[in-house]
Amino acid sequence: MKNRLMTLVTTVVAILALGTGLAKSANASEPHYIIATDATYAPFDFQDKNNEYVGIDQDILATIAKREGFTYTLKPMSFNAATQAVASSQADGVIAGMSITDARRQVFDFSTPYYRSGIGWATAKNSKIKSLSDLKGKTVALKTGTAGAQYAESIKDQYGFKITYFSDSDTSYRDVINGNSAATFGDLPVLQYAVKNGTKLTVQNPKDPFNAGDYGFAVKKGDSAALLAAFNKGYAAIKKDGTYDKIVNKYLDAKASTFTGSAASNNSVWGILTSNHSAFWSGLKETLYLTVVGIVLASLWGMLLGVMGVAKSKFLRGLSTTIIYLFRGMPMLVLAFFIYIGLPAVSGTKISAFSAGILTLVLNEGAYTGAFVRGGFNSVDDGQMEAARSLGLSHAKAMRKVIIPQGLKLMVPSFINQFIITLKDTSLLSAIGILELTQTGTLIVTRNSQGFRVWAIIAVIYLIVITLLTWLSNWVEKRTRS
Ligand code: ASN
Repeated sequence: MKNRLMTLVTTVVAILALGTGLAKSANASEPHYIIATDATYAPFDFQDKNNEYVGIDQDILATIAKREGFTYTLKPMSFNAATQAVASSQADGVIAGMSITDARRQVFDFSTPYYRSGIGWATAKNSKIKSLSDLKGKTVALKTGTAGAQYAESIKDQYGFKITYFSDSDTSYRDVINGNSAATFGDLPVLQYAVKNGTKLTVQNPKDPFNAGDYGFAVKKGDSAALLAAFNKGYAAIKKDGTYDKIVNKYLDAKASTFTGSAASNNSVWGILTSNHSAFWSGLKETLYLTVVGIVLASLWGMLLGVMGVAKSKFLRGLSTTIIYLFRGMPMLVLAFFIYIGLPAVSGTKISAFSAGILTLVLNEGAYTGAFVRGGFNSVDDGQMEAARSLGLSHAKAMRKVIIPQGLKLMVPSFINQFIITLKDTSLLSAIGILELTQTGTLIVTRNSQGFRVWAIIAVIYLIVITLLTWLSNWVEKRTRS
């Protein structure tokens, strides 16, 4: 048993190490960085129709990287997760239309300010609300962890409004347009860009934003000095030679609305599918990859937990019960954040989002699997063990030859169920920046504002895959039964 346990642990560690290694492998001669971003933040950070990351921030970063001779891997996630990823050293820097504030200076070192911004507030186009005092008793939609949210929180009691949070700007705009919230607070240039691209909001303070301030590129305080210096050096150069102005004008001049393409492109279901097929496909591949690796490892881990749960040794049984209790009792999203953001912050070692995602799946799904595997073995009739023992089989042999085969058959439906749950749970990993199917949907909706159609397409894709997975599992079940 010990040997097998060791083999399993080694395999898991090897796979995770491989995941981490792959994420890091890059041209060794140039420094390579992980840069987190909020890719739902047009005109600063978003995906264009070809699913390339574009925007003022992205063009600035790409130009500077080329000039200064570094490469980077971009990690799109919510703004809140992006800043946490840098604070916990999971990413080297963040560029995300990030306002330089005193509170943030405690945690981050900022580059030279590169864009003047400020907080605006907006209501639905036809709204009667015209001043902040009209917000009394109403709800305001905010994006978690942003300077806009912080400002709204600071005046919430004064104006008597309530607050609801979202992890991206577009969803908070939708909440206002749909009438659930009365207003939203966010960066003025971003709100104005959304309105220009057809988002049905009215900005109430276009001329006088609150808390006017600047955007900066940020690294963790005291870390990544070379990256920050390279950014500043490159920024000074592109500011001087006019490249910076060209980039800004490219996104902000009159024709810029063609970037998000909500008006210009074909927004029928078919149009959305064809113009984004490569994004859907790569999101689906990532989901499938997570699912397959997650299912295999979680099943192995779960079986081990289950076998430990019916072992003779009280210690092993107790260990299995504790592990199952711990990881079944923890919401998967909390576990994912804990592994991806919490642990590296104290241990100082990076873990790639993919490895963190797989570890989350294995621990969470494995705990559920462990519970039903243990239950399956326990539900094999006691007489079976007694009969096997009276025939002279040792406890271990009786387990292996009699109890486990019977128990496994009982567990098949639970396994199939768990596989489906694992597939669906991968969607939660979008929160730590894994570009799987759900995160792909978020990025596409940000671009085309077609929430209903895009989410319907994503839902249908999940359903198709789940149906195929169920068929496959049932087919395997039938074959193993005979
Ligand atoms: N402008 C926001 C902030 O600095 C960042 C964002 O929403 N991407 O808080």
